[in-house]
Amino acid sequence: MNYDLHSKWVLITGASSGFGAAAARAFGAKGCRLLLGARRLDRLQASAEAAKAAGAIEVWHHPLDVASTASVNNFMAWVATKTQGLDVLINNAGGAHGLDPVATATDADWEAMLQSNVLGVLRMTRGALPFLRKSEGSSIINIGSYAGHVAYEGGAAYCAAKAGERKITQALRLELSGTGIRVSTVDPGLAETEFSLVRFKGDTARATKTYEGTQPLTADDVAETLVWIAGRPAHVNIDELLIKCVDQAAMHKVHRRPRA
Ligand code: NDP
Ligand code: 8X3
Repeated sequence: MNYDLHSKWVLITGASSGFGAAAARAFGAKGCRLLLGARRLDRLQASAEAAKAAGAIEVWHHPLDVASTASVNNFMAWVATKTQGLDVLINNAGGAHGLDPVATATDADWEAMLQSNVLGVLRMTRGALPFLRKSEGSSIINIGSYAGHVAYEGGAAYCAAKAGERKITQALRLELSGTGIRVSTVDPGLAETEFSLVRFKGDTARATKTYEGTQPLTADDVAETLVWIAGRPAHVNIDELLIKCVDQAAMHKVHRRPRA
């Protein structure tokens, strides 16, 4: 029997845009209760409203910077005022900063990527574990990347960070064996969100070029996958799910249509 998501508590990090905002709407449409975190509060509020409109029973949002232990602790203290039991944790907050080769990349970019994509997942999971129900069917779903499987030029730190996320997921899967808590990583390839805008520090032209002539994944494609994973029967654990658009046959082979 599928795991019934209705009325379940779902915590989503990085819910102010992209996959996280789409996941809030998708779990909302299943009648979940949502706890949303991110740094941009205006965007987070808009995302919360959209999730409520989609059908969420209740939606709460609170500032969260996963790069800060103090912020994560503050967020989890706030969670405790809403519920004592979590059913699904989605560690989605993260992203890439820069596409520079190791020879010229900056400490600031490296540190930002490792803080959010690696330490953020560890901090959030440590903070949320006391709340995650030790009953059949609860889930931790981490957002990794195709970049955690295959390296590319300019991606050293981001690829390392997402490879790190994958190893964290695998270690957690072992550590939580016997608790009933499921652990998964969803690893998307090219997807059109604000990811490239952030990577290229607001350079819209460069961000747009990333997707030129190709049909990338959408945030909704990934969100649907998250709902599917959390909704599998309680004895089923999707350990790893690599999801790419049809046009991305490999990291360096992306089909692009010539401009009409
Ligand atoms: P977006 O830039 O649209 O969303 C990123 C989200 O993460 C935002 O809500 C942002 O919120 C949040 N975030 C970033 N840093 C922090 C932080 N320190 N603390 C709290 N929240 C943070 O990109 P995506 O939706 O594409 O990215 C979501 C995840 O998916 C990331 O982990 C990314 O690495 C991964 N991914 C993306 C792919 C793609 O091609 N788009 C492919 C594979 C993986 P705010 O700025 O408000 O804090
Ligand atoms: C994002 C996918 O290939 O741009 O994680 O690194 S990629």
